[in-house]
Amino acid sequence: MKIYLDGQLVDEADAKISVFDHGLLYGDGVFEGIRFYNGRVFKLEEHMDRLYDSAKVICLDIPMAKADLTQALLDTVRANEERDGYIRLVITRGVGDLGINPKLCPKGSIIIISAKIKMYSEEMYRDGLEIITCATRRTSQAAVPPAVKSLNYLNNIMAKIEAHQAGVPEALMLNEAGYIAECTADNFFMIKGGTLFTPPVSAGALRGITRGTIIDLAEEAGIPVKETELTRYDVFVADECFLTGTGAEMVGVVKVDSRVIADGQPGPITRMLLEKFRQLTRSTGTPIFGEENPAADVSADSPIRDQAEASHSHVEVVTAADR
Ligand code: PXG
Repeated sequence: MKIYLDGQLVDEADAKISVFDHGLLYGDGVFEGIRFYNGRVFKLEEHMDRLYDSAKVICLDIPMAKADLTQALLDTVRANEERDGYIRLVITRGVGDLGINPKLCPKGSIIIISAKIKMYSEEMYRDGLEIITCATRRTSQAAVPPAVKSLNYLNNIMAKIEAHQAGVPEALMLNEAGYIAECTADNFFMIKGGTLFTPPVSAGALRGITRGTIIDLAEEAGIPVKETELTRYDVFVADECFLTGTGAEMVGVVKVDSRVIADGQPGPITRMLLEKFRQLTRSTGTPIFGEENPAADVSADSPIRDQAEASHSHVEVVTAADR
């Protein structure tokens, strides 16, 4: 596996970062989780926009223009020769002396991993999940804004631990006011009386790319969508519930805090939206290979190029054998 690390494609075994990187020392950085299906990166532009927005909010300068970073990402995926997978794009504050002061880090570090991800078993997609609400609250708007996809995931990890301790795979996180925010790495949706409800970003939900896609698909299908505050009561008496995220895609929720949702099966609107979502992910996106890739036109200026793609790569491709 080839990993992009600060301008170079290196073998996984050589993809090492400094112990003085503030991403490691303080969780100081931002990231994106992106999927590619059938040779196309799904919603790439939206992910890149969110990454740069997250970085801006935490005053982190990404040391590369958006177009170049997009190209580096495509080059990395191409170098790994997979048509389906998961991309983890990480920007850290970079290497600096000890101390939280970000000024200690002259330049941010860029990591791009192109790998595989499988969140839940086929059974879980078919039968739906049982979840709990957990005691760990979603971060407050008064702290690091929860809309920032930062490298600080400990609240979410604590929530995940609570879920596992309760013997279920996922947990619903409330915000400080007690309203539903989202799950540990997924947005939350419910259906009542034919309307699709989801918490607003102001309630602590990440502005999920999958969330946005599902809202669009629902609206196209004539389903009214409301972004509104939701309580546990609303969830317990919902007709259908489901989660969305880049990793999980879309998965039904059939039990919450021991209350069975409707008849205990993923509902018809959930199944219809999942079908439409799967069709969309397999037929749209930024092409990774082939002529139709608009990025291919500018690849001569690419910050990195796979040697298989170009003999005149101007960024070094390091392999273990080279060392
Ligand atoms: N809420 C949170 C807190 C997330 O981290 C989502 C919602 C869903 O957003 P998207 O844009 O993906 O629809 C996320 C996404 C991982 C992983 O490796 C995490 C996410 C996505 C993909 C993989 O655990 N989080």
